[in-house]
Amino acid sequence: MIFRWFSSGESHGPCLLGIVDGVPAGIPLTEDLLAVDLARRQGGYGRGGRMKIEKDRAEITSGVAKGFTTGGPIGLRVENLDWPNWKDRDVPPFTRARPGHADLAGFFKYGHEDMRLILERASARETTMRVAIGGIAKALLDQFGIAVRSQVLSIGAVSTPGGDLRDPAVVRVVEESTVRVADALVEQEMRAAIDAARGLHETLGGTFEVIGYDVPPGLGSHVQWDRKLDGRIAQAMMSIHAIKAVALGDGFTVGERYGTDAHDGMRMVDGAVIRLSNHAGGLEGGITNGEPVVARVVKKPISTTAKPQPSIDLATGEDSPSQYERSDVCAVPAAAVIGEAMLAIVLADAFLEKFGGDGIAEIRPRVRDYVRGLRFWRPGAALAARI
Ligand code: EPS
Repeated sequence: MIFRWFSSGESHGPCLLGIVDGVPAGIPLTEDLLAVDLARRQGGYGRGGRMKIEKDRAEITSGVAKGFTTGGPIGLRVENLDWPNWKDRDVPPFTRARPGHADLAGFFKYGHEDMRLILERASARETTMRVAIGGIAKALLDQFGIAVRSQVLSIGAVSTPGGDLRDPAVVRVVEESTVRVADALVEQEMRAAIDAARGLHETLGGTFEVIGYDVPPGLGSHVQWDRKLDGRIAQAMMSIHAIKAVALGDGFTVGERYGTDAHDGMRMVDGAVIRLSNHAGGLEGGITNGEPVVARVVKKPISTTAKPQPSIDLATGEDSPSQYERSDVCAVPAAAVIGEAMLAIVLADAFLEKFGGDGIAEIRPRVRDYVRGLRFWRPGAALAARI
Protein backbone atom coordinates (compact mmCIF):
# COMPACT_ATOMS: atom_id res chain seq x y z
CA MET A 1 0.00 0.00 0.00
CA ILE A 2 1.41 3.38 -0.99
CA PHE A 3 -1.48 5.77 -0.25
CA ARG A 4 -1.66 5.04 3.48
CA TRP A 5 -3.96 6.71 5.97
CA PHE A 6 -5.38 6.57 9.45
CA SER A 7 -8.14 8.39 11.24
CA SER A 8 -8.83 8.93 14.92
CA GLY A 9 -11.61 10.59 16.86
CA GLU A 10 -14.91 9.93 18.58
CA SER A 11 -18.32 11.09 17.38
CA HIS A 12 -18.84 13.42 20.34
CA GLY A 13 -15.18 14.12 21.11
CA PRO A 14 -13.35 17.36 20.27
CA CYS A 15 -12.27 16.46 16.73
CA LEU A 16 -11.38 13.90 14.08
CA LEU A 17 -7.77 13.61 12.98
CA GLY A 18 -6.30 12.13 9.82
CA ILE A 19 -2.80 11.36 8.58
CA VAL A 20 -2.19 10.52 4.93
CA ASP A 21 1.19 9.26 3.81
CA GLY A 22 2.44 8.55 0.30
CA VAL A 23 0.91 11.54 -1.47
CA PRO A 24 3.24 12.74 -4.24
CA ALA A 25 4.48 16.34 -4.30
CA GLY A 26 3.00 18.94 -6.60
CA ILE A 27 -0.75 18.30 -6.36
CA PRO A 28 -2.85 21.45 -5.92
CA LEU A 29 -4.70 21.09 -2.60
CA THR A 30 -6.65 23.54 -0.45
CA GLU A 31 -9.05 23.35 2.48
CA ASP A 32 -11.72 24.90 0.24
CA LEU A 33 -11.35 22.00 -2.20
CA LEU A 34 -11.81 19.43 0.57
CA ALA A 35 -14.80 21.39 1.89
CA VAL A 36 -16.81 20.70 -1.28
CA ASP A 37 -17.15 16.94 -0.65
CA LEU A 38 -17.49 17.44 3.10
CA ALA A 39 -20.59 19.56 2.43
CA ARG A 40 -21.92 16.99 -0.07
CA ARG A 41 -21.57 14.26 2.59
CA GLN A 42 -23.56 16.28 5.09
CA GLY A 43 -26.50 16.62 2.73
CA GLY A 44 -29.35 14.34 1.76
CA TYR A 45 -32.98 14.13 2.77
CA GLY A 46 -33.48 12.06 5.90
CA ARG A 47 -30.56 13.35 7.96
CA GLY A 48 -31.21 14.05 11.66
CA GLY A 49 -30.48 16.84 14.14
CA ARG A 50 -26.71 16.36 14.24
CA MET A 51 -26.18 17.71 10.74
CA LYS A 52 -27.78 21.01 11.78
CA ILE A 53 -25.00 21.35 14.38
CA GLU A 54 -21.97 20.36 12.29
CA LYS A 55 -20.42 22.38 9.47
CA ASP A 56 -17.52 20.15 8.52
CA ARG A 57 -14.27 21.72 7.43
CA ALA A 58 -10.89 19.98 7.31
CA GLU A 59 -7.94 22.02 8.50
CA ILE A 60 -4.73 20.99 6.72
CA THR A 61 -2.03 20.93 9.38
CA SER A 62 0.93 19.61 7.38
CA GLY A 63 2.14 18.32 4.03
CA VAL A 64 0.84 21.25 1.97
CA ALA A 65 2.68 24.49 1.24
CA LYS A 66 1.50 27.40 -0.90
CA GLY A 67 -1.44 25.34 -2.15
CA PHE A 68 0.57 22.29 -3.27
CA THR A 69 1.36 18.95 -1.62
CA THR A 70 4.98 18.72 -0.50
CA GLY A 71 5.36 14.93 -0.53
CA GLY A 72 5.30 14.87 3.28
CA PRO A 73 2.51 13.30 5.35
CA ILE A 74 -0.67 15.35 5.22
CA GLY A 75 -2.29 16.07 8.58
CA LEU A 76 -6.01 16.84 8.75
CA ARG A 77 -8.23 18.04 11.58
CA VAL A 78 -12.02 18.36 11.58
CA GLU A 79 -13.64 19.89 14.64
CA ASN A 80 -16.83 18.40 16.07
CA LEU A 81 -19.01 21.44 16.66
CA ASP A 82 -21.23 19.25 18.88
CA TRP A 83 -18.34 18.84 21.34
CA PRO A 84 -19.17 21.86 23.56
CA ASN A 85 -22.64 20.33 24.10
CA TRP A 86 -21.09 17.13 25.49
CA LYS A 87 -17.85 18.01 27.23
CA ASP A 88 -19.26 19.07 30.62
CA ARG A 89 -22.32 16.85 30.55
CA ASP A 90 -22.75 13.99 32.98
CA VAL A 91 -23.73 11.47 30.30
CA PRO A 92 -25.43 8.34 31.68
CA PRO A 93 -23.97 5.01 30.54
CA PHE A 94 -25.36 3.42 27.38
CA THR A 95 -26.41 -0.07 28.46
CA ARG A 96 -29.30 -1.13 26.18
CA ALA A 97 -27.69 -2.43 22.97
CA ARG A 98 -29.07 -1.52 19.55
CA PRO A 99 -29.41 -4.58 17.29
CA GLY A 100 -27.33 -3.88 14.19
CA HIS A 101 -24.93 -1.42 15.85
CA ALA A 102 -21.49 -2.38 17.20
CA ASP A 103 -22.77 -2.02 20.80
CA LEU A 104 -23.09 -5.65 21.93
CA ALA A 105 -20.31 -7.13 19.79
CA GLY A 106 -18.04 -4.33 21.08
CA PHE A 107 -19.04 -5.13 24.67
CA PHE A 108 -18.11 -8.79 24.14
CA LYS A 109 -14.79 -7.80 22.61
CA TYR A 110 -13.65 -4.90 24.84
CA GLY A 111 -15.69 -5.53 28.00
CA HIS A 112 -16.92 -1.93 28.42
CA GLU A 113 -20.10 -1.96 30.52
CA ASP A 114 -20.84 1.52 29.10
CA MET A 115 -21.29 0.84 25.41
CA ARG A 116 -20.71 4.55 24.68
CA LEU A 117 -17.02 3.63 24.67
CA ILE A 118 -17.82 1.45 21.66
CA LEU A 119 -20.43 3.50 19.85
CA GLU A 120 -18.41 6.71 19.96
CA ARG A 121 -15.77 5.24 17.66
CA ALA A 122 -18.16 2.95 15.77
CA SER A 123 -20.26 5.97 14.73
CA ALA A 124 -20.39 6.94 11.08
CA ARG A 125 -19.08 10.33 12.16
CA GLU A 126 -15.68 8.84 11.28
CA THR A 127 -16.63 8.94 7.60
CA THR A 128 -16.14 12.72 7.68
CA MET A 129 -12.39 12.10 7.79
CA ARG A 130 -12.62 9.47 5.05
CA VAL A 131 -14.27 12.04 2.79
CA ALA A 132 -11.56 14.60 3.55
CA ILE A 133 -8.89 11.99 2.75
CA GLY A 134 -10.84 10.91 -0.33
CA GLY A 135 -10.63 14.54 -1.44
CA ILE A 136 -6.83 14.22 -1.51
CA ALA A 137 -7.09 11.01 -3.53
CA LYS A 138 -9.47 12.73 -5.94
CA ALA A 139 -7.05 15.65 -6.34
CA LEU A 140 -4.33 13.18 -7.38
CA LEU A 141 -6.63 11.32 -9.79
CA ASP A 142 -7.84 14.62 -11.25
CA GLN A 143 -4.25 15.31 -12.36
CA PHE A 144 -4.82 12.48 -14.85
CA GLY A 145 -8.44 13.22 -15.77
CA ILE A 146 -9.81 10.37 -13.65
CA ALA A 147 -13.16 11.32 -12.08
CA VAL A 148 -15.24 9.52 -9.45
CA ARG A 149 -19.01 10.09 -9.35
CA SER A 150 -21.99 8.56 -7.57
CA GLN A 151 -25.75 8.28 -7.51
CA VAL A 152 -28.41 6.60 -5.41
CA LEU A 153 -30.17 3.63 -7.02
CA SER A 154 -32.67 2.74 -4.30
CA ILE A 155 -34.05 3.85 -0.96
CA GLY A 156 -36.28 1.33 0.75
CA ALA A 157 -38.52 -0.21 -1.92
CA VAL A 158 -38.16 2.75 -4.35
CA SER A 159 -35.58 2.13 -7.05
CA THR A 160 -34.29 3.66 -10.27
CA PRO A 161 -31.93 2.37 -13.00
CA GLY A 162 -29.94 5.61 -12.56
CA GLY A 163 -28.71 8.15 -15.10
CA ASP A 164 -25.58 8.25 -17.28
CA LEU A 165 -23.03 10.02 -15.08
CA ARG A 166 -20.82 10.71 -18.12
CA ASP A 167 -23.40 13.34 -19.05
CA PRO A 168 -22.68 16.62 -17.19
CA ALA A 169 -26.39 17.54 -17.34
CA VAL A 170 -27.28 14.31 -15.48
CA VAL A 171 -24.52 14.93 -12.93
CA ARG A 172 -25.93 18.42 -12.30
CA VAL A 173 -29.41 17.01 -11.61
CA VAL A 174 -27.98 14.33 -9.27
CA GLU A 175 -25.94 16.93 -7.37
CA GLU A 176 -29.01 19.13 -6.93
CA SER A 177 -31.27 16.24 -5.96
CA THR A 178 -31.94 15.88 -2.22
CA VAL A 179 -31.52 12.10 -2.54
CA ARG A 180 -28.82 12.01 -5.29
CA VAL A 181 -31.03 10.67 -8.10
CA ALA A 182 -31.34 11.81 -11.72
CA ASP A 183 -35.15 11.51 -11.88
CA ALA A 184 -37.35 14.13 -10.15
CA LEU A 185 -40.31 11.74 -9.86
CA VAL A 186 -38.18 9.09 -8.18
CA GLU A 187 -36.84 11.79 -5.86
CA GLN A 188 -40.39 12.56 -4.71
CA GLU A 189 -41.12 8.86 -4.17
CA MET A 190 -37.93 8.41 -2.17
CA ARG A 191 -38.67 11.46 -0.02
CA ALA A 192 -42.17 10.10 0.61
CA ALA A 193 -40.68 6.73 1.62
CA ILE A 194 -38.32 8.50 4.05
CA ASP A 195 -41.22 10.55 5.47
CA ALA A 196 -43.26 7.36 5.92
CA ALA A 197 -40.35 5.69 7.72
CA ARG A 198 -39.93 8.70 9.98
CA GLY A 199 -43.68 8.61 10.75
CA LEU A 200 -43.32 4.99 11.79
CA HIS A 201 -40.21 5.80 13.90
CA GLU A 202 -38.31 3.60 11.46
CA THR A 203 -35.14 3.94 9.36
CA LEU A 204 -34.40 3.11 5.70
CA GLY A 205 -31.42 1.76 3.79
CA GLY A 206 -30.83 1.46 0.07
CA THR A 207 -28.32 1.10 -2.74
CA PHE A 208 -25.85 3.49 -4.33
CA GLU A 209 -23.50 3.30 -7.27
CA VAL A 210 -19.98 4.72 -7.46
CA ILE A 211 -18.17 4.99 -10.79
CA GLY A 212 -14.58 5.80 -11.68
CA TYR A 213 -14.25 7.28 -15.19
CA ASP A 214 -11.17 7.37 -17.41
CA VAL A 215 -9.31 4.83 -15.30
CA PRO A 216 -6.48 3.40 -17.43
CA PRO A 217 -6.32 -0.36 -17.95
CA GLY A 218 -3.81 -2.32 -15.91
CA LEU A 219 -4.44 -1.20 -12.31
CA GLY A 220 -4.50 -4.11 -9.84
CA SER A 221 -3.35 -7.61 -10.74
CA HIS A 222 -4.56 -11.17 -11.18
CA VAL A 223 -1.37 -12.70 -9.78
CA GLN A 224 -2.06 -12.65 -6.02
CA TRP A 225 -5.32 -12.54 -4.02
CA ASP A 226 -4.61 -9.29 -2.23
CA ARG A 227 -3.55 -7.49 -5.40
CA LYS A 228 -6.90 -8.04 -7.13
CA LEU A 229 -8.47 -4.60 -7.41
CA ASP A 230 -12.07 -5.83 -7.30
CA GLY A 231 -11.33 -7.41 -3.92
CA ARG A 232 -9.69 -4.22 -2.68
CA ILE A 233 -12.64 -2.09 -3.81
CA ALA A 234 -15.11 -4.51 -2.17
CA GLN A 235 -13.21 -4.37 1.12
CA ALA A 236 -13.08 -0.58 1.03
CA MET A 237 -16.82 -0.29 0.37
CA MET A 238 -17.71 -2.94 2.96
CA SER A 239 -15.71 -1.01 5.56
CA ILE A 240 -18.15 1.91 5.31
CA HIS A 241 -20.60 1.92 8.20
CA ALA A 242 -23.83 -0.08 7.68
CA ILE A 243 -22.74 -1.54 4.33
CA LYS A 244 -23.85 -5.14 3.89
CA ALA A 245 -23.29 -5.95 0.19
CA VAL A 246 -20.98 -4.84 -2.61
CA ALA A 247 -21.13 -5.79 -6.30
CA LEU A 248 -18.77 -4.88 -9.11
CA GLY A 249 -20.73 -4.02 -12.24
CA ASP A 250 -23.78 -6.28 -12.58
CA GLY A 251 -22.63 -8.55 -9.74
CA PHE A 252 -26.02 -8.59 -7.99
CA THR A 253 -27.83 -10.08 -11.01
CA VAL A 254 -25.16 -11.73 -13.15
CA GLY A 255 -25.71 -15.14 -11.57
CA GLU A 256 -29.16 -15.30 -13.20
CA ARG A 257 -27.89 -15.05 -16.80
CA TYR A 258 -26.28 -17.21 -19.48
CA GLY A 259 -22.61 -16.62 -19.95
CA THR A 260 -23.02 -14.90 -23.28
CA ASP A 261 -25.37 -12.36 -21.67
CA ALA A 262 -23.06 -11.84 -18.71
CA HIS A 263 -19.82 -10.82 -20.41
CA ASP A 264 -18.72 -7.82 -22.42
CA GLY A 265 -18.08 -8.57 -26.08
CA MET A 266 -15.21 -6.89 -27.92
CA ARG A 267 -14.88 -5.28 -31.30
CA MET A 268 -11.93 -3.63 -33.00
CA VAL A 269 -12.78 -0.11 -34.18
CA ASP A 270 -10.07 1.96 -35.90
CA GLY A 271 -7.29 -0.04 -34.27
CA ALA A 272 -8.68 0.10 -30.70
CA VAL A 273 -10.73 -2.41 -28.70
CA ILE A 274 -14.31 -1.33 -27.98
CA ARG A 275 -16.37 -3.18 -25.36
CA LEU A 276 -20.01 -3.79 -26.25
CA SER A 277 -21.20 -3.52 -22.64
CA ASN A 278 -19.75 -3.12 -19.13
CA HIS A 279 -21.39 -5.86 -17.07
CA ALA A 280 -17.99 -6.51 -15.46
CA GLY A 281 -17.81 -3.01 -14.00
CA GLY A 282 -14.43 -2.30 -15.54
CA LEU A 283 -12.64 -5.20 -13.85
CA GLU A 284 -11.58 -8.55 -15.29
CA GLY A 285 -9.17 -10.78 -13.39
CA GLY A 286 -8.89 -8.13 -10.69
CA ILE A 287 -7.35 -5.73 -13.25
CA THR A 288 -8.94 -2.58 -14.66
CA ASN A 289 -9.80 -3.17 -18.32
CA GLY A 290 -10.17 0.45 -19.45
CA GLU A 291 -13.94 0.64 -18.95
CA PRO A 292 -15.53 2.68 -16.16
CA VAL A 293 -15.03 1.06 -12.74
CA VAL A 294 -18.51 0.47 -11.28
CA ALA A 295 -19.31 -0.54 -7.69
CA ARG A 296 -22.88 -0.98 -6.44
CA VAL A 297 -23.28 -0.98 -2.71
CA VAL A 298 -26.14 -1.84 -0.33
CA LYS A 299 -26.56 0.01 2.96
CA LYS A 300 -28.74 -1.49 5.66
CA PRO A 301 -31.26 0.70 7.50
CA ILE A 302 -29.64 2.69 10.33
CA SER A 303 -29.69 0.61 13.50
CA THR A 304 -30.59 3.50 15.84
CA THR A 305 -34.37 3.28 15.54
CA ALA A 306 -36.82 5.46 17.48
CA LYS A 307 -39.14 2.43 17.46
CA PRO A 308 -37.67 0.12 20.11
CA GLN A 309 -36.15 -3.21 19.05
CA PRO A 310 -36.04 -6.25 21.30
CA SER A 311 -32.80 -6.08 23.24
CA ILE A 312 -31.15 -6.52 26.62
CA ASP A 313 -29.86 -4.20 29.34
CA LEU A 314 -26.28 -4.87 30.38
CA ALA A 315 -26.90 -3.09 33.72
CA THR A 316 -29.66 -5.49 34.81
CA GLY A 317 -29.06 -8.55 32.67
CA GLU A 318 -32.75 -8.42 31.72
CA ASP A 319 -34.62 -8.10 28.44
CA SER A 320 -35.17 -4.44 27.66
CA PRO A 321 -36.01 -2.34 24.57
CA SER A 322 -33.05 -0.88 22.64
CA GLN A 323 -31.90 2.62 23.60
CA TYR A 324 -32.63 5.63 21.37
CA GLU A 325 -31.19 9.10 21.63
CA ARG A 326 -31.00 10.76 18.22
CA SER A 327 -30.33 9.58 14.69
CA ASP A 328 -30.80 9.98 10.97
CA VAL A 329 -33.76 8.27 9.27
CA CYS A 330 -31.83 7.63 6.05
CA ALA A 331 -28.21 8.33 5.13
CA VAL A 332 -27.96 6.56 1.76
CA PRO A 333 -27.20 9.81 -0.18
CA ALA A 334 -24.39 10.58 2.28
CA ALA A 335 -23.08 7.02 1.96
CA ALA A 336 -22.78 7.50 -1.81
CA VAL A 337 -20.41 10.43 -1.24
CA ILE A 338 -18.43 8.31 1.25
CA GLY A 339 -18.33 5.55 -1.40
CA GLU A 340 -16.77 8.03 -3.82
CA ALA A 341 -14.05 8.77 -1.27
CA MET A 342 -13.30 5.09 -0.72
CA LEU A 343 -13.18 4.31 -4.44
CA ALA A 344 -10.92 7.32 -5.01
CA ILE A 345 -8.59 6.12 -2.23
CA VAL A 346 -8.32 2.59 -3.68
CA LEU A 347 -7.84 3.87 -7.24
CA ALA A 348 -5.23 6.41 -6.10
CA ASP A 349 -3.33 3.66 -4.28
CA ALA A 350 -3.43 1.31 -7.30
CA PHE A 351 -2.47 4.19 -9.59
CA LEU A 352 0.56 5.01 -7.45
CA GLU A 353 1.57 1.33 -7.35
CA LYS A 354 1.74 1.32 -11.13
CA PHE A 355 3.01 4.80 -11.91
CA GLY A 356 4.16 6.16 -8.54
CA GLY A 357 6.99 8.58 -7.99
CA ASP A 358 7.83 11.29 -5.50
CA GLY A 359 6.18 14.07 -7.48
CA ILE A 360 3.61 14.64 -10.17
CA ALA A 361 6.33 15.77 -12.59
CA GLU A 362 7.92 12.33 -12.29
CA ILE A 363 4.64 10.42 -12.57
CA ARG A 364 3.17 12.19 -15.60
CA PRO A 365 5.71 10.92 -18.19
CA ARG A 366 5.35 7.40 -16.78
CA VAL A 367 1.61 7.48 -17.39
CA ARG A 368 2.16 9.02 -20.84
CA ASP A 369 4.70 6.36 -21.89
CA TYR A 370 2.52 3.54 -20.61
CA VAL A 371 -0.67 4.75 -22.28
CA ARG A 372 1.06 5.56 -25.57
CA GLY A 373 2.72 2.17 -25.50
CA LEU A 374 -0.55 0.25 -25.11
CA ARG A 375 -1.56 -1.65 -28.23
CA PHE A 376 -5.25 -1.57 -29.12
CA TRP A 377 -6.33 0.89 -26.42
CA ARG A 378 -7.02 4.58 -26.77
CA PRO A 379 -7.45 6.86 -23.73
CA GLY A 380 -10.59 8.95 -23.30
CA ALA A 381 -10.40 12.70 -23.83
CA ALA A 382 -9.94 13.53 -20.13
CA LEU A 383 -6.89 11.30 -19.68
CA ALA A 384 -5.46 12.14 -23.12
CA ALA A 385 -5.56 15.86 -22.31
CA ARG A 386 -3.49 15.40 -19.14
CA ILE A 387 -0.59 13.32 -20.43
C1 EPS B 1 -24.46 8.10 14.04
C2 EPS B 1 -25.44 8.77 14.81
C3 EPS B 1 -25.81 10.19 14.54
C4 EPS B 1 -25.43 10.54 13.12
C5 EPS B 1 -23.96 10.21 12.96
C6 EPS B 1 -23.79 8.73 12.91
O1 EPS B 1 -25.07 11.08 15.35
P1 EPS B 1 -25.60 11.57 16.77
O2 EPS B 1 -25.51 10.38 17.66
O3 EPS B 1 -24.67 12.68 17.20
O4 EPS B 1 -27.01 12.05 16.56
O5 EPS B 1 -25.71 11.90 12.85
O6 EPS B 1 -23.43 10.75 11.80
C7 EPS B 1 -22.64 11.85 11.91
C8 EPS B 1 -22.41 12.49 13.06
C9 EPS B 1 -22.05 12.26 10.65
O7 EPS B 1 -21.27 13.22 10.64
O8 EPS B 1 -22.39 11.64 9.63
C10 EPS B 1 -24.08 6.71 14.35
O9 EPS B 1 -24.45 6.21 15.43
O10 EPS B 1 -23.40 6.07 13.55
